[in-house]
Amino acid sequence: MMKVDRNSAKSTQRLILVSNRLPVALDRSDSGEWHITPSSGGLVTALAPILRKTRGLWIGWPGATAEGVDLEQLLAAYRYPLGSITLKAVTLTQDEVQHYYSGFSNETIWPLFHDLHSRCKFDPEDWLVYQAVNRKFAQAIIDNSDVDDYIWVHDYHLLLVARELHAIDPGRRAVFFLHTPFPSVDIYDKLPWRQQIMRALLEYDLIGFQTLRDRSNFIHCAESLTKGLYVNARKRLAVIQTPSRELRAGVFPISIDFREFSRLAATKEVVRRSIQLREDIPGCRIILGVDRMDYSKGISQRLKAFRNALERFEDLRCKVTLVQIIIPSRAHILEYQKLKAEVDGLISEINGQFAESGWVPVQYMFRSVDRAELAAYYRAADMALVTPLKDGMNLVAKEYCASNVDENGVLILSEFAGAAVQMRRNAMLVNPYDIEGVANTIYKAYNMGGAERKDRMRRLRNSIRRHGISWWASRFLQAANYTKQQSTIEVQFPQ
Ligand code: ADQ
Repeated sequence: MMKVDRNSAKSTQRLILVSNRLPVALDRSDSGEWHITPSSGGLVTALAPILRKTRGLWIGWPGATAEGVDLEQLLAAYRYPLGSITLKAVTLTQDEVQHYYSGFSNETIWPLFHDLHSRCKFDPEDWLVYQAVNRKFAQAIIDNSDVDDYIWVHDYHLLLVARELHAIDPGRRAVFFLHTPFPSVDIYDKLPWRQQIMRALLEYDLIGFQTLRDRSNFIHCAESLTKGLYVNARKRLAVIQTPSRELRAGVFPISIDFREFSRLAATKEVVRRSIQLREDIPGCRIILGVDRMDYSKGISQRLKAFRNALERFEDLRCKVTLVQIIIPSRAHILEYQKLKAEVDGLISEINGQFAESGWVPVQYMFRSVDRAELAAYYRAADMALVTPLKDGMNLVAKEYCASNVDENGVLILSEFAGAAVQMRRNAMLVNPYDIEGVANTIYKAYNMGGAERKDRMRRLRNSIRRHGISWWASRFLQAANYTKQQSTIEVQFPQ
């Protein structure tokens, strides 16, 4: 539970969440009618439980550009199913989507922050529009909030919002959480606008990172780019003093709603479905991969490792099936189209090479699946292969364990996922670039005895149970309170 005293809630102070995307998807039917559906994804998964408990205002882009349609009005009439959340739309033009979202956010910052700088595009036009859209978000905050409101900005799309807020109203305070990793100095320095972005980040009052390494990287970058910076990183919350202000930087590993995932996995519907999934692949262990289609998730490397395992360990043939579920993502970006073609090609090669009558080595779904179906796959799977090349946290690893109520699954986890910091003792850690190493680990997991599997999974589940999403939110909110600029953090509850 969030440690917020219901009785002390002040009516003036609200929680204002700000993220690139609102937690909805907007679609237009053939007849021209608009439909709003709640959407999936890491950020929504993480924040929906908090917003269920609070009466929040969420500011963001609804994910569609609609000339001649009042999206704000459309959203005002919409009741979000996960709780009483008011959604405020920041509308974007096609040009803004292209340069701010696809361009600067997803083709510059995303690859750079995932250590993949060779994939980066550095386009001055993208940078100009990125700044303008961050200004637009700041204006939307000013228009929809009071000076006392608690403003919590999320993720790499909105690195400049505090700077833009201060340009309009120097008295505004905002805190920030970065869901992606933060790169080392060598990589961050490649960014032509490194100085402006660092200065803007130092205008937040609190910055939260997923891991200690991300925070250290940030502090090193800040020190190398800012004259007269003083940092005391010995405290749990590092104190950073710039020549003009003071801020804090902390480590807050994000998590999931453990209880919700384990409850769902134990429902009759999910149990029935998971039995059916196993019966559909008779005599085979299920290895599961669940990812957004993204090059940072290491899907191609994982497929190569699976192929390598089938080549070298013949006793795995007809005994294991890799079920790979991929949610389409950023499909308008060329790099992502190339990745899809590569993944499709690898899967058909592996199936062509090894399939036998009654056995298909890789079962592949390229679509979003609903929560209950996902829980059934998590529950049915004998092992999960979570092998990103780099990941801020990776919620799939935690969702798999929370749903593994029988405690007999094995988690194979990339050492480069933020989740590895907390799960390293009981997951089987791998280097996702090491194809043979991952293949060996698949074989080891296949042969692992029941007692060891149970012991590891029980410990993993206990750790996530203790450090769930409410723990994350309450730690972040308490840290924000500690910044002194705001004497109390009070959040309104639904009556
Ligand atoms: P993402 O990069 O989106 O999140 P991740 O943490 O793995 O990555 O979350 C993905 C979410 O999408 C999970 O909740 C998963 O259940 C869901 N999902 C994936 N495939 C799906 C499918 N086919 N159908 C339905 N749902 C699917 C970013 C960062 C991460 C960080 C999170 C939260 O990149 O490192 O963990 O934010 O901070």
